[in-house]
Amino acid sequence: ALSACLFDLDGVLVDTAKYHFLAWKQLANSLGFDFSQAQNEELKGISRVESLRKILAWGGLDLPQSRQEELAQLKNGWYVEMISNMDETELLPGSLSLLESLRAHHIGIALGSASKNAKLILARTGISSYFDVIVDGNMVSKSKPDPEVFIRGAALLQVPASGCIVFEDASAGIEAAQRAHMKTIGIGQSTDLPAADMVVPDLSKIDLDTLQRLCC
Ligand code: B16
Ligand code: MG
Repeated sequence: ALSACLFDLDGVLVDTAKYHFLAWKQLANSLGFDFSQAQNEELKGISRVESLRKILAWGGLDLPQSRQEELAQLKNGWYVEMISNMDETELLPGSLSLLESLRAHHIGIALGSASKNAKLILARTGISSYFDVIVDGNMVSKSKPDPEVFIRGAALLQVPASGCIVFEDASAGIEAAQRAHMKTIGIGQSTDLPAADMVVPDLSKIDLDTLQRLCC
């Protein structure tokens, strides 16, 4: 039976990918090369340091660790400035009503995000109070597709993996959830997320009946 829903943040509840893109592009440009939307797609769900490593490789740069840390911090400073202006209008369609309906039916709600800025984003968009448990990039040592983030979420909620549904927009996240033995709902297009149990364009297409059927 359905016990809990575990949500990825960026690309599922809110659209922060556009801000990541702008900040990474600014960084790439400052280093003398460009960065495309298509490249940004490949960074979905991937941690900050891993994203930087990929971007530097695309730009043909091999920099020492200390410089990489500076650059990651620089990008994050720009990114935090952008997301500090977010508000509830930036919640993706269906986010709020699904959270409300889960809460009304006493289904556990957890966040399972790779972002170290997750708490700020939840606060800015006004949805912090819906979460029984928050697992973010500050709490896990292994990033998606490792299942750690979702296993931690279920453990903190004290529910079995078999009663959990994970919402994810990134294939690395779908893989992480499946390795945690949880059901998966992809947000986006089925061609991009072929491994998910079901795929919907956004959370407005999800109701409690669908979730309960997926978990039985
Ligand atoms: P930060 P999610 C991920 O969040 C993003 O999809 C990914 O693009 C980003 O690099 C990562 O968080 C780390 O974010 O720099 O804020 O720590 O999709 O797992 O909610
Ligand atoms: Mg995501």
